[in-house]
Amino acid sequence: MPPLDRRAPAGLPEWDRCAVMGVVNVTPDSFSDGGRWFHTAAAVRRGLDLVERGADLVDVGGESTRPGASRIGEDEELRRVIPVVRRLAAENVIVSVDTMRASVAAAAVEGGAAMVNDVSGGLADPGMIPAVAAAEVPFVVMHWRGHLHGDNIEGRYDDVVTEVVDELQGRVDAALVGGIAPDRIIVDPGIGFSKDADHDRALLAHTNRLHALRRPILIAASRKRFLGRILAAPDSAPPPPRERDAATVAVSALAASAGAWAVRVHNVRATADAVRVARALERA
Ligand code: PMM
Repeated sequence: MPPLDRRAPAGLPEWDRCAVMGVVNVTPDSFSDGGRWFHTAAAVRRGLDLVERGADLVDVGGESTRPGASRIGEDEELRRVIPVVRRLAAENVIVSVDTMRASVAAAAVEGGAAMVNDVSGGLADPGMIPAVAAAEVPFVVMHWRGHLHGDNIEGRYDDVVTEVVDELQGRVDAALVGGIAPDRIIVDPGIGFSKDADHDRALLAHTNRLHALRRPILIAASRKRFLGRILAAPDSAPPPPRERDAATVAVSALAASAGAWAVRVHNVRATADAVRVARALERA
């Protein structure tokens, strides 16, 4: 039996290792792959391709959360996301919907999504927690301090790890009070959301502290800004997001060995190997 917080959330399969969540951004403007899968058919093909390459589940989102992005309307988000969710679910893909809107979450679950991933942890839409409670699916509660504008892009902390754990505990409690089952709540430190590169490094170095929340942990560090900072040669610009995949694989291996339930990545092939190496070493 895996430790309590490595066990899959209720309703999802039990993998005997860290799970791999592939990303399908149905957006014209996401920071790492914006525009590539914007049309329904391309997004569906991308989702199926990710499964072929080793994704255990696929996260479908229609709204970019990159710093300074303006929000899209509800109708547009539904138009982008729901047909992709429906078609992937019809192919037996385990689909997670990445949304801050209760209406989109509910429509996605209706269309076959097995999980709701809300980067605001239920803060952006007061209808989200009741909607997920009614849908009876797992819910990712990410650490979030508001939309990424101005001073909020990098955030201010005295002790980032302690504050993130405490604030996540507050969101877990809100989800429980709102009727989401305890075994359906997943926590995520929100790498790059109101955090600078030092904050992100501290959170990943202390992933073990998130186990205090006693929930499955999702780590979504793929191609993010702090990796660009780590990889940049002195006095030169960071490599673009698509050149951060090898660094992402290193984070996947470390997250898996720190007991993460899942990692969310754009390029799944190498991460699928990394989580298997982590499992093999765990058992040695
Ligand atoms: N990051 C992004 C989008 N969705 N979901 C969770 N749970 N955690 C994250 O850190 C997260 C997310 C932004 O990255 P992308 O634009 O590359 O998808």
